[in-house]
Amino acid sequence: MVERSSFVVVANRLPVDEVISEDGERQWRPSPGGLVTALHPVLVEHRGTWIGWAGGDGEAPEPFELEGINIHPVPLSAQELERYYEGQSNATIWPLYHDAVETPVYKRRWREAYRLVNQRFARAAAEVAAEGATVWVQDYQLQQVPAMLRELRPDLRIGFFLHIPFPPIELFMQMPFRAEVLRGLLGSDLVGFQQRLAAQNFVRLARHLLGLRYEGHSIQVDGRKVKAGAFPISIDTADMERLAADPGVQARAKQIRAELGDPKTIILGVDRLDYTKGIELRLKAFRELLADGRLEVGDAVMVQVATPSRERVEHYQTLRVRVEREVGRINGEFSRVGVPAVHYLHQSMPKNELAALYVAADVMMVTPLRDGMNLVAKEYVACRSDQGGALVLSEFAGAATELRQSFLCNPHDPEGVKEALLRAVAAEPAELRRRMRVMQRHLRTHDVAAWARAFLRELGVDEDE
Ligand code: ADQ
Repeated sequence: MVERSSFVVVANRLPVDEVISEDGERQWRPSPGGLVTALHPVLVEHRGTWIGWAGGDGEAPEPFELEGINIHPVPLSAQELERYYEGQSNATIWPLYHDAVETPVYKRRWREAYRLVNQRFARAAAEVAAEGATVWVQDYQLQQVPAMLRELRPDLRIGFFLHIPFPPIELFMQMPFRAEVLRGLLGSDLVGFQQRLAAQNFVRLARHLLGLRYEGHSIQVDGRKVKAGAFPISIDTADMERLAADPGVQARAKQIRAELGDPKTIILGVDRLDYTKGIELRLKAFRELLADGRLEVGDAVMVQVATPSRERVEHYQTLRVRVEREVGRINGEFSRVGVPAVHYLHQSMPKNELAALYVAADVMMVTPLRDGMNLVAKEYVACRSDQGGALVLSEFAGAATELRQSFLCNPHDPEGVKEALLRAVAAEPAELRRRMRVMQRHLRTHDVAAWARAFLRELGVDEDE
């Protein structure tokens, strides 16, 4: 008999990693992440359950408890991983929702797998949710879950949050099973987006595609009210500040600067290796500035960390080739022996090493062509307790709505990107401090816990309920 919970989170991935202990035993440990940090207190308070995939393609492990949270694994087969996750989620929906910066691929068998897997997640939620419970569904892999769940359990309060952008009508209309996806989302009581514009796209789409009436951000569906709203996600600001202030991290930051040859300007990029992140255009801007002599190798060095991501999806394989070719080209043309122009790290790294890089970097470049939020930009700001450092930020990142004191640029305009980078490099310390201070103040009050509270309050979950 499964224990029933009054608060249930449904996400593609569980917040746990499997580790094999020294005596060969299978163990689980919590995987660090903003979402779990924000939801942990709510989950513990309500003896909550998290439903998701545990990794691997075999049978799912039995449900278990970890640090006060019930973990309820859902299985995915190898074929489902290929069709539902790599296919429909990451080769169809991901590019389409990001302005189709890569051409979305449409396949019927991917759609069918998506529907089937969404049904499985919905059934799992229906099984573990107590009478009248709140269920919070996360992200683009599970857009059909709300309606499927409502069908099974009309007594539940259902929220959905989309971590990525929601496209304008003209783009959404490309999707072959568009009405099904929209009806899926409309199974929620509240649909949360990163941006107001996305919420607007959503309500307009409901009228355009299904003829539904809306007032403000509230849509009438079968006699129910579905609310849409903007809830910009954030980071655990205090935790990031503490990490950056750690003496070990500070020492490592100095060491990184020394190892890079104590250049005047360290320019940093940290992204998943994804075509939405604008890594190529950033490298190209740097190359052109070196070629024009507006930046000098030795004075300026670029560090690009690119976390391996979705490596079995073709878009990502070709991107990797293009990025590595560009890095090779820059280093071939401009490096000297012992003084490379670009340091390229195709690897994941521990959070403290990342924090040390943020502390060491004079200019952080966050230049996505489109991004729901972009937490890297917020992490960089939170790490600069010295109030030094400059953030160059794309106007097309959700974070740009809040981080107005960054050096904003249009990533589609190479000259604009170069100019923003040069302005950041040349800015006076007093100006940088002034900009940082305002952004840091904002992040202290708008952290990830505030995000979760705002969403749950709007959904009708009282804090001391
Ligand atoms: P992502 O596209 O993954 O998230 P982002 O918001 O930048 O993008 O988050 C990336 C996270 O990974 C950051 O916390 C960063 O520290 C970490 N990271 C990056 N490179 C790393 C590395 N090499 N090693 C270890 N950690 C690394 C999606 C949406 C975003 C939205 C988030 C949250 O695309 O727009 O901000 O969800 O909603």
